[in-house]
Amino acid sequence: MTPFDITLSDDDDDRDPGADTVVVTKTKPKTNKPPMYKVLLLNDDYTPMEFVVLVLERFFGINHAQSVEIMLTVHKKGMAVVGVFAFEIAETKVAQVMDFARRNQHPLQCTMEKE
Ligand code: TYC
Repeated sequence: MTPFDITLSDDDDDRDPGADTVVVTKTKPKTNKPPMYKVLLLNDDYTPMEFVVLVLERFFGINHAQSVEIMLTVHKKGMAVVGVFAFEIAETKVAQVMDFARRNQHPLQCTMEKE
């Protein structure tokens, strides 16, 4: 039913007109948003800081100053959320980062989790 569908229930016996009832049904609007996924970057002891900054700039479109800040957060705290995306976009970012790290022989880990 659409919001505000009206059902007129007629008892077909108009000796008592009050027996006709109007039922107004307010249905809940559908607000199903797609689930979002956090992309996380994990710290390790070997990946160069400049490489992590490059990853943030190249694959997440983050400016240099912000990339340095996020890289240092990961370095100090162990991990950081670098972005929140729809499933397929998050999956692609993770794959791009993991592939770029592997091709450059760095152990950098990037993962995703449901928000
Ligand atoms: N801890 C690394 C170092 O000292 C730097 C680093 C930062 C590595 C962030 C990974 O996601 C990372 N060279």
